[in-house]
Amino acid sequence: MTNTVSAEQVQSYRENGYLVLPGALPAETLQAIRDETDRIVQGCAALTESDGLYDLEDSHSPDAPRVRRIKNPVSVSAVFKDLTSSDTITDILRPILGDNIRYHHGKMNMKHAEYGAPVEWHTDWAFYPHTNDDVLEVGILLDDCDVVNGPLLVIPGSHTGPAYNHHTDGHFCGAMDPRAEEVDFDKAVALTGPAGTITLHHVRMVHGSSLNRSDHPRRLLLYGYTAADAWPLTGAGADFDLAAFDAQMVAGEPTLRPRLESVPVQLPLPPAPLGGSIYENQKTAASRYFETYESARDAEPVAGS
Ligand SMILES: O=C(O)CCC(=O)C(=O)O
Repeated sequence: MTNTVSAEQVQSYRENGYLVLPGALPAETLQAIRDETDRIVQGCAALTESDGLYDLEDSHSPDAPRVRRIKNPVSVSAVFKDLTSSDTITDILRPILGDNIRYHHGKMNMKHAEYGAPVEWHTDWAFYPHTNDDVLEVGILLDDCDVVNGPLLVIPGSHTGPAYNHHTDGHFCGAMDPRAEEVDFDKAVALTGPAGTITLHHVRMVHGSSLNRSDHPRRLLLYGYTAADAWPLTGAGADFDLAAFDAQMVAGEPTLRPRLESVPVQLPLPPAPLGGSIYENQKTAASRYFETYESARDAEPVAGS
């Protein structure tokens, strides 16, 4: 199956900063990545803390294993790796990013029923600014996703905004301060759809998601892509691994000529004191918008009181 994105959809993406494509992932591919996800998740049972592959919920214990993210599924699974350069995805990306496309990163964010962790409002751009913003995130819904199981929430049009502040107390914290009122969060749109839906959101799009307090999971596979001439503004120093960088190409040709655009940037420096994942970074934020499992639990009314 090939996925075509119409001129109207490209225009809508440019204006609003996101697209939702129900049914874009073939059923057999969906089943294969679900099976791989289950297989990988089983490997975390003995862990007591997060490691290079598993990001664990704060409430995880070996008796009650709780994974909130598989950090780099492509590194441990050919199914995930092959999907990064499949026609299913590159056919969607070409009309938007052009013919020369580089894979940037991958992660599986898992919101389990009842406790799946929220992600505070942020832009991906704040984490990895590039020389131009032809950079986006592909989302693949592994489960039917509705407004109650913690869908990705985006603020349409926010991708044309300024470099929103993601710092607190002089360091990067990976989250916008909701008290700053830089964006009207009431305008949020939920990227929902049946399992197998593919979503796109622009790297400068303000987005976040709430705790999953529903009785059904929300697993979201996220793959980042860039136009080949978008070069990272951090980390391209003397020890830069050009061969590895070029091995990330999924379509067309690499280039040594970055395209420099006038884009607003604030570097994510100094780094967040808590590293390892966005969930840890955001623990250092001065203020939260979404309730957490812990805050929701502590706010539960005591029976009879
Ligand atoms: O999983 C989610 O709902 C949000 C994920 C996200 O924005 C991120 O991991 O950067």
